[in-house]
Amino acid sequence: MEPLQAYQLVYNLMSLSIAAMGSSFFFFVSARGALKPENRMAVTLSATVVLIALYHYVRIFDSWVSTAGGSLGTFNEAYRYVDWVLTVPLLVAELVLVLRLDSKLESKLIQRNVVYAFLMIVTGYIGEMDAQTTVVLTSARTIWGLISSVFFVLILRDLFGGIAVSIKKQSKEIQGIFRILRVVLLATWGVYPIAYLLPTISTSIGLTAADGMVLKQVGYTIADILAKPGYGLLIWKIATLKDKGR
Ligand SMILES: *C/C=C(C)/C=C/C=C(C)/C=C/C1=C(C)CCCC1(C)C
Repeated sequence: MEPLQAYQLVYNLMSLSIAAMGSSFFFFVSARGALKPENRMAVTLSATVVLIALYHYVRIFDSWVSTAGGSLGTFNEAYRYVDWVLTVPLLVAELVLVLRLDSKLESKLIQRNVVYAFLMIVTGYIGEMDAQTTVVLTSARTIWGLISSVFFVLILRDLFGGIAVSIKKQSKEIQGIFRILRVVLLATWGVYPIAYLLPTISTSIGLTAADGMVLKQVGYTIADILAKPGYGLLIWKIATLKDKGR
């Protein structure tokens, strides 16, 4: 990729993300009021998630602009990880809450997955930092990425195992949306580890190291738009079905 093209691609996607987070915040805040109080919490969490992301994308965008001189090393990846450490547990919690499972199972699932999500992000960040401080991409980065992936698998195990079993008691419509939501979750959350890996493998797949860094930002940004506003819309859809007593 031409450096200017690459810079502008990321610039435009980050700008789109700010628009997506801001407008979906407005939507979730407006839509939650029309729901019955017992179905509002999940949509409130969606609004919280996109508001946190809106703030961070303003900072991320600003940091990206500062790389315009050509030094990708000055980009501050910490904004993303601070964002994820806050938003990923909330995203897990809203999925559990919107289904209104029995409260004992609910709190067990939330507690456990909040811990997994936290450890997944923190270990991923350690690997990411390793790359930033040494500039060369070391194998330590890959090892931290693998440790992080273990927690990712544990979260997926609950989503496809524990929750999937209890969902059998719910209506056909809710089961249908849950299945879509699960695919969306897997397809979008699955982008993060792949994007993480790109700078490490870029030269072996015929890309430059700079391309790898740029594609990582592309992957993270598109995944964030789908995994926060997009996912929030599906959660809202489930909440409206619950509202109608289905
Ligand atoms: C809104 C932000 C979301 C949904 C972020 C999700 C992030 C992940 C699922 C990240 C996973 C990672 C791995 C599984 C291994 C490599 C390191 C991470 C942190 C990128």
